[in-house]
Amino acid sequence: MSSGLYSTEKQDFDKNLDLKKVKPYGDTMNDGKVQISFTLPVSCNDEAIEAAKILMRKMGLDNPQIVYYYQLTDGFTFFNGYGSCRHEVDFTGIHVPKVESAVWDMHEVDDFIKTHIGRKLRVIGASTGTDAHTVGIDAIMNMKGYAGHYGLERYEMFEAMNMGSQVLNEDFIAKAIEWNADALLVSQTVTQKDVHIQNLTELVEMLEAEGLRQKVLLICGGPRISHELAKELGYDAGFTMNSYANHVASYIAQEMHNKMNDYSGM
Ligand code: B12
Repeated sequence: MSSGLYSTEKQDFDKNLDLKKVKPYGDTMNDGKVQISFTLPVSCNDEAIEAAKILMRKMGLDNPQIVYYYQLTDGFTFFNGYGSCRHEVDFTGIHVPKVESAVWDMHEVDDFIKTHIGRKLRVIGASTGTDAHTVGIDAIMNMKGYAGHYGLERYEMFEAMNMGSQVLNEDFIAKAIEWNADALLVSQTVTQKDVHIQNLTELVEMLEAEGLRQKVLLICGGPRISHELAKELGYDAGFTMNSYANHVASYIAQEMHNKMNDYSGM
């Protein structure tokens, strides 16, 4: 493709983009195209396909097309569909609460802790409750790291303990006390029936009952966790997919430093 053609296309692209009325993009600006997949609890036949299209129209998708369907088992049919979304969103009016601390690399974090805090920080992590998923908390904590980002065990200025998965909140708290942890890292992956909300809430309540909540940094993470949800539940911060050890390490270092300054001013 020549650069001239590219620049012409780019002008068209820019001309038709209105950030106050953003729609999904398929191959033309504002075409609204989306792909959707779902299962209906009905047998696989023409009526099932029609039902899927009716449902897509009700979801706000014009020109619904079923491009793939398959009977999963008796009485259940899976669909892939395309449609054009009628709705639009004002992108200019959106504000998402997020962790505001600066993001540093491992060496910058270690240097900051050495210079401004002067001791190693103790961090304890677990996938708590009934949740058996360990890969998320391992990604944050393990020495070898994840996606090119070393985990907290690799940091010179962190002492990190990973308790693994299916750790009961009471065991997690007991270990945090025994270990005199500065920060507690909780991972939650399963969100079916809001089990993560119950489990995360229970941990906050137990920490409060023990008089520990304000003494630690309480951080949760997982693919369905947001900073906003974490704050609502009484956590200091929440991290979601595409977050790495250096993000949470930067946050802990800066927040611990802020806490120290608050205390010294009291
Ligand atoms: C691998 C896997 C498993 C493995 C787990 C092995 C292990 N040792 O962890 C096994 C086979 C055991 C498993 C079991 C189950 N699984 Co599973 N599993 C997955 C799968 C395929 C990948 C998850 C993963 O490893 N992601 C990679 C990691 C690196 O990503 P991550 O967790 O998001 O972590 C990142 C961030 O979120 C963040 N992060 C995560 N935690 C934390 C914590 C802190 C403090 C911070 C700062 C950041 C942070 O940092 C990480 C790096 O960026 C997903 C589907 C998928 N493709 O995602 C399903 C999935 C998570 N599993 C699912 C389910 C339902 C189950 C089961 C309940 C199935 C069943 N009925 O038995 C059981 C769990 C039983 C239980 N008691 O928990 C569902 C969850 C649905 C939901 N939202 O509730 C998923 C989404 C599959 C699906 N589409 O249905 N599973």
